[in-house]
Amino acid sequence: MYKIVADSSCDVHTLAGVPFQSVPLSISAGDRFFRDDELLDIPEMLTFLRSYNGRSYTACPSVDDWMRAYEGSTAVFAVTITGGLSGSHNSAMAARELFLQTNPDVEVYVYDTLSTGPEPLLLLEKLRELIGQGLSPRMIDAVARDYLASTRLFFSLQSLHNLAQNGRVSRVVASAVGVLNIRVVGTASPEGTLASLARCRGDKKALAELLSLMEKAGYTGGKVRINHVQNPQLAEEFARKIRDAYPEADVSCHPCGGLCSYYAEQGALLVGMEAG
Ligand code: X90
Repeated sequence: MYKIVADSSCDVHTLAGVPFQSVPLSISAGDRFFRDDELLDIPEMLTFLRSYNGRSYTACPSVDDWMRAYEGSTAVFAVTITGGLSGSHNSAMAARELFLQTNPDVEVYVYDTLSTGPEPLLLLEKLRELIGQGLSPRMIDAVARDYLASTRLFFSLQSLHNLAQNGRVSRVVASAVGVLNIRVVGTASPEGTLASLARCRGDKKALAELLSLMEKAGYTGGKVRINHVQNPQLAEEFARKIRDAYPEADVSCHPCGGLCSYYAEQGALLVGMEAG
């Protein structure tokens, strides 16, 4: 039996039809600790953080957390948030080394998505599909790596406060935001860091910019996943815009989990797409 595990940056706690385990990151502020699992009340966390004036932090899963998640199957596919911004990938790789010492017959494949949210979600769906086809773990791994190289992440953010506070964006990028109604539209760089591409006044212009960036990146009607922070209306509006231009496209919207909600902040859209 094969198993998929993913850290909670992938925004899902379950994956129907396949053994799946989510490994939580966490958010902390003062004496509050938010574990990014299915019990987390995200609106409550965001409300608390708005009223909290001190610093807040995040932490990635430990080596132990990943080791425990690898247990109980013959092949494991482990999906992590970008190693360019988080230690989660390093933890997952160190856990693999240790785990293989005591479980030499288990195959463990670890993916640095260089991304977060909906792009890793596309990879999870692809892994599930490949497992369903009955391919060997080695073959699944090869196809999955090619697939990951063909997907992209774009985003529109209203605030970079938490990214800047935690040193995940440069001051230059961060200084341009916080202005009312300005959206920062960008992408995950090839190194898995945040690349800002445009500033847009208002959501309408941000959606137009997002679609244009997707098309420049080779979007021709493939799968799209739109993850939003407490903004289902805007996510659906963008999904309609894509379907208007590409009626056959498989597009769906999902709420962000705790980690992405914390960093992408209120109102954000994260968009994962298949290119070509
Ligand atoms: O504490 C940790 O190890 C977690 C650190 C995570 C930092 C980045 C989270 C980004 C969340 C923000 C917008 C999209 C940026 C994409 C760049 C790859 C979402």
